[in-house]
Amino acid sequence: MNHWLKSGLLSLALLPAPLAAQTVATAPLPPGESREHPAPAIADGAYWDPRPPETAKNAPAFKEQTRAPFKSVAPHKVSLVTDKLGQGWSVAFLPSGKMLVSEKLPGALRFLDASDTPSAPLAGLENLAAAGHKLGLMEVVLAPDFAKSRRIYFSFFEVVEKGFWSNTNLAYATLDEDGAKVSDVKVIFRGSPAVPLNNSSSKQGGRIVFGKDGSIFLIMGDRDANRHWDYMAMLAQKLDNHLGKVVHLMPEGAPAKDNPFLKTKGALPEIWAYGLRSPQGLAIDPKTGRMWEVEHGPRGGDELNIIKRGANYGWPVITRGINYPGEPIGEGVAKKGMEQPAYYWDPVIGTSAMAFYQGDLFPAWKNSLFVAGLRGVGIYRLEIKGGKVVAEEPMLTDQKARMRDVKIGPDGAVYALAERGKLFKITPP
Ligand SMILES: [Ca+2]
Repeated sequence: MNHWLKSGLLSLALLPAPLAAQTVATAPLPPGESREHPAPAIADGAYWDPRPPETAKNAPAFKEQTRAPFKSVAPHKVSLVTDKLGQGWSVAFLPSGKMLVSEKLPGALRFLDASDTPSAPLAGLENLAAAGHKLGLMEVVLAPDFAKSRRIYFSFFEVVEKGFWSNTNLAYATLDEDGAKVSDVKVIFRGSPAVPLNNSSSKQGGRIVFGKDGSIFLIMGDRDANRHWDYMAMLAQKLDNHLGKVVHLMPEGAPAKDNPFLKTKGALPEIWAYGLRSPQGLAIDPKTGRMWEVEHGPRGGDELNIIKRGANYGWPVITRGINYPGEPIGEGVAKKGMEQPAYYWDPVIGTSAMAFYQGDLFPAWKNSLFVAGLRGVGIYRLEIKGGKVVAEEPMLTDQKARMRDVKIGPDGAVYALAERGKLFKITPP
């Protein structure tokens, strides 16, 4: 055992979980500055999180389903691009070199260039929320043909005065970069049904990816908030609503032609997959074409799923997690006709966005899947082989930030958008 590791293990016994895994407490990083990421005091092959599993009595369905061994393959340094954003939710990269950032509430789109100061909110979204309602924004992405069409897609919701009857919706608009505005805003999908404030929490989904044919996949949360996992959560199992679903749309918002329930009586035609709890991230592996999703589970049950056409992901009938008082939920951990997660986190990491690494800056990270975490530990690099997670590496652990988004820049750097207005950038040292 080396000296580093010994002192690291000593500190594990003294520090509160989950940050015990990190080694050196470091001061916040000022904007524009960078430093090498401290080497974590975790032995290759061990699990990074010192906390014990919450659901240890449930054996995983297969060996690689949880707690993959730690592996670090590339040194890296971390810079703080800015700490001046509002409630940042997602970041997209424009061909001009600028970034387009969405902020959740109040909903705003801003440019961010090489300076650390974001632009004023872009004009053009003023009339998107109905009169008297406030606009909330989630993901913003460029259309596959953006270079020609200048079209962006974004997910949004409305905060209604005296209550909150809304759901996750999808719109597109034309971006006028020089004019700092969007125009021709068109709403192409409204999630059904709208649900009230106490069913909001953060279970709104909202992440968007494009299929090879230009069709759109969007994730929707179950919006259950009562913690008894009954009426609202059961909507994730029913096909007459959009809650707890992956929906699949054509570029103008019509249901995609290959959707699985087009001929099922009473089913909404936009549904692609169902039985999700609180989906937070969605990404397509460019190498295999597989679609991956991460979602918040209950205690001990954050899931990583491979999304298949028409499949049922089980919530709230099966789950790997337990409820907050510590009791089992639903019927158990597995059931015929319901998908097992490809991987689950126990204890949870508060999964958020994710992205596959395809850049050139870090050859050792090629095909790794980066997952953002909202528990204040950092982002996670996963190595995947044959549809299974074979290694896990927490990163940016010294920043103690709740990470909302992670994206790979055209420069090959990894960008992590954190709460409190921060955007981090990871590059080689
Ligand atoms: Ca599930």
